[in-house]
Amino acid sequence: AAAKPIIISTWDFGVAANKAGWAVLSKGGRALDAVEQAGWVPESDVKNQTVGYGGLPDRDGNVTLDACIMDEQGNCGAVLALEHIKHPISVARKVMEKTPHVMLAGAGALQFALENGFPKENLLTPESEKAWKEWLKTAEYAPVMNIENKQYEKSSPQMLPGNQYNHDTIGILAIDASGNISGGCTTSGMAYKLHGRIGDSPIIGAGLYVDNEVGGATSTGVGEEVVRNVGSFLVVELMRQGYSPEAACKEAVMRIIKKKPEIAKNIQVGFLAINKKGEHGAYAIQKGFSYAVCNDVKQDLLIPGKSYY
Ligand code: SD4
Repeated sequence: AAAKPIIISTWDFGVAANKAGWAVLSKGGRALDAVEQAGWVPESDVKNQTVGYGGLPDRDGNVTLDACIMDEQGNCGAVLALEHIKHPISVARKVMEKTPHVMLAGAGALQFALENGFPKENLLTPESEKAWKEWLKTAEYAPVMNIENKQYEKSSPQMLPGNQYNHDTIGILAIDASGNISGGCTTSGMAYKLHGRIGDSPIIGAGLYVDNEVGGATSTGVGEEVVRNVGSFLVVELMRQGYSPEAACKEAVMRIIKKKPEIAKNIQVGFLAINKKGEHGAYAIQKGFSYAVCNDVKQDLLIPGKSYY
């Protein structure tokens, strides 16, 4: 039997992103194209202060973006701390398809993007600049849990009750009608990070991993704790051993909690996974995580992630 296309994405804003991906999948398109198109939605959304245009800057006021993409053949590409380009997920795809490399960072990533026709844009919106200037008054680096859903609250009719916060990294996983799996992840990273800081999101194995025999996983939240545990790779390997997507995500969360219990208490990390059969699940350290699912049955389903606390 032919595989049923499906696309899933992190957080409440995943609903809108999935719809763009579904436009590709429902016409028989490739999972890779679907995740790229889905990534464009929050990247372009000025109200979303965690991805792309409108993202909150680092402590020096620079909007620096991280993104990666991975296809069913294990091809992958990433950009790290890319500035001035609205669609880092597409630059990551170009790195994958047009270079012998996997990752490009900073000035080199920008140079590559410009050479490939991406326009140079100012990504710091007046709203994000204002928030940064407000932050500078105390200059205390204290990531807000679930900021991705919080900041979206006013504009999102999909808001789940209990999601009082808002986060901004989008992780996307899709399976197309051929049964091929691809994934993408795109973010402006933790607000007010040190200039040059890279999170988990553009790191293959940490923020995203796809193995077409098994499934895919992606993560969101405080990236340092995900990198430490190579989170998304761990989730996929656990699924390979027979864990369900949710059980695999839970085990990865437990690994973070076990390694750094004092840190884990006060931060959010969420994992999202899908297996080859199209079964999906998620697990987070804290309440407030959600993910969106889109298939031929429902295009706007929002599922609250389970959590440890
Ligand atoms: C990071 N994981 O840069 C990202 C941030 C994030 O929702 O997920 N925000 O560490």
